[in-house]
Amino acid sequence: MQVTPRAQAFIDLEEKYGAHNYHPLPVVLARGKGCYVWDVDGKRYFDFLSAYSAVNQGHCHPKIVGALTEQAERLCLTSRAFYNDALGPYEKYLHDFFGYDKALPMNSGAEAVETALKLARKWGYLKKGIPENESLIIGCEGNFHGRTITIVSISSDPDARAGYGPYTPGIEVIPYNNVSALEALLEEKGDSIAAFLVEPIQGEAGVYVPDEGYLKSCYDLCRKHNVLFIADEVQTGIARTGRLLCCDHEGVRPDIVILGKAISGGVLPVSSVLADDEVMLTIHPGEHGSTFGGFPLACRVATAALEVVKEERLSERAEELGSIFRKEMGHIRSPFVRQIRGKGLLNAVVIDPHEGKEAWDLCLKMAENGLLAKPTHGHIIRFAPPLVITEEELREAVAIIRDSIKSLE
Ligand code: IF1
Repeated sequence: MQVTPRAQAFIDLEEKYGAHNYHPLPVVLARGKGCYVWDVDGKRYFDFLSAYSAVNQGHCHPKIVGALTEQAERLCLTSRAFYNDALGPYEKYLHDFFGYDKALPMNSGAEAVETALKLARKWGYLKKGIPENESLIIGCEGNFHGRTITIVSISSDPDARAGYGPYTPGIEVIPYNNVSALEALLEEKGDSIAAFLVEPIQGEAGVYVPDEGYLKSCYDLCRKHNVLFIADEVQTGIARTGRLLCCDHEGVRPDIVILGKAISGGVLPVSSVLADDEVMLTIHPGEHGSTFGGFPLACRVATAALEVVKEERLSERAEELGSIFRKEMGHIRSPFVRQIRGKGLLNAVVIDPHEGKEAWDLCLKMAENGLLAKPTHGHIIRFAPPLVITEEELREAVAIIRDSIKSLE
């Protein structure tokens, strides 16, 4: 793939002055609008990553950017030392939108996951009566919940956790999509278990969709053992899988919901934890917080981003367009393509290496042909365009994917 001198100059700056904690595709972006992004040379691409499902509403959505700029000229940050005229209305908006008693606003997804874990432990001690410092949290193999040391203590991915020990205690990890593994652990240690933390679909693991009924069975087991069911909907939430929350596909109402990414439409880092009073009020004034958590800009941006979800019927679009995507991709016959899987517009293709070419080479070829996607775990390519993509654009994108595959055969 050709990298122009203009693009290379930006790559060199990151190489020289930035930490080397990523290995990006050699594409240097300068502009975004809807389902498109443009590089520094003016080349247009379909964005089929959507910043890992943070840009569900499309790049630079006018309503969301408008909310940002209007608030930014009035009041950006007050801290929580004082009240302001944005946070209360936003928290009520979240209550009305998602149906939970309360929200605890944070910034990154990882911060929201950490907040959920702290709530679970507090609830375990204050409400369930687990002896102090003995609570357990259950996670699933193949999980991705963020990059803090406690979160990578739950991870089973060597890249995510190696070299970061010692790890946070009080964590058990069981196989994903395995109800009996959860049942066995709850039977054995249920009295000490505060919560079960699960992604409704494992995004980073390669859009691993569990069996129908898995979430409901786990939820029922948690109820039976008085254990909180925590859904990490940072990537699967906000209409991405064809419902407002992915848990809605199974009619499961988690005890704690973790939101991030597209709750702000990818304009600001905004995250939030939703829970009812029994859980949420176990944290008292001064026991948790964040300088920017729920700041006025975040409140206005997230409100606008959620209004777009409703006004533009993004859940329904994701459902309808996702079916078309999987159907059209299913017509591609190639030694590269082993499996297509996903829900709504969170999909992935499992790639078999062929003639020495693998997923990375296909991503480079698709970039050359005007579509951006990136492999996860080496051989799985995630395809997740903004939910505002039209059917016509989707079909054009599938043609690019198909032509790119064929050109590598
Ligand atoms: C990176 C992965 C995706 C998430 C779920 C919490 C978080 C994430 C289900 C934390 C974040 C991002 C992080 C980003 C790449 C991306 C990612 F590849 F890392 F695993 F999407 F799958 N729960 N996922 O997916 O949210 O703190 O990042 O706001 O770290 O490289 P965050």
